[in-house]
Amino acid sequence: MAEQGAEVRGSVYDWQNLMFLYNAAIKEVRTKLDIMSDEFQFIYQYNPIEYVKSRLKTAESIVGKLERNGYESTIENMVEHVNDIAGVRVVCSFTSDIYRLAEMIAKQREFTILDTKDYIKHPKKSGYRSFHMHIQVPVQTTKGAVPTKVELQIRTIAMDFWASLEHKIYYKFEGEAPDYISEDLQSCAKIVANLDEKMLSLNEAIMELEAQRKKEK
Ligand code: 0O2
Repeated sequence: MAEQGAEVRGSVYDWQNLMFLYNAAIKEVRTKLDIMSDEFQFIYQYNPIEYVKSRLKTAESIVGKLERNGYESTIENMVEHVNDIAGVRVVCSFTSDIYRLAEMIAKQREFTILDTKDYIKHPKKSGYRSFHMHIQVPVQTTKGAVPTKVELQIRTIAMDFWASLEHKIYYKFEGEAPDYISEDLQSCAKIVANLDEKMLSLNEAIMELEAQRKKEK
């Protein structure tokens, strides 16, 4: 019994320690993004980042993901197989900003890029569009640097609008909602993609006009 108590206390400690690391990694990434946003402003004279959101995945959601992927709920499996315990979502103005920002993130010396998934060029069957990066961030502790995984989701305001509402309406049904709902959501995703394209070309047209005006002065 006493042994079991010590084991539970040990796991609680491991859990709290891990959550501290993931939380610190989120803070590191948010600070870097802040600096990158300033640099972006300096280079391109505008701020591409509309807003940044972050979250720590709940214990329930971590266990659910491990179960769905056929893993036992252990601390080791969670560290190894759940890449989005620390999640940072960056919402940009235009699709082109997403790729510029992803490039800047990849150039950060402190970050190690583990993998990227381009759901903009290759949208998911649901219609989901976003650029994902799994990165490793060194969290400085008194015992040394601990490499910690963070998932970055970079998207436009329109992509975020669709994904947030779709998540509420459908995603959590895990494919069990009627077909007509998923079909309607897919066509909404297409409308959103068209809107992004239109806004991007309008922005490019305005920038060209502005450049011409400057030349004429
Ligand atoms: P939640 O509730 O947001 O945390 P990987 O992370 O690559 O090891 P996974 O989960 O298969 O494995 O990767 P994927 O498919 O890239 O999904 C990662 C996250 O992207 C999801 O996390 C969602 O946040 C988001 N996402 C992916 N597909 C969709 C989609 O069709 N609709 C919406 N709204 N979001 C999506 P979680 O843990 O599944 O969910």
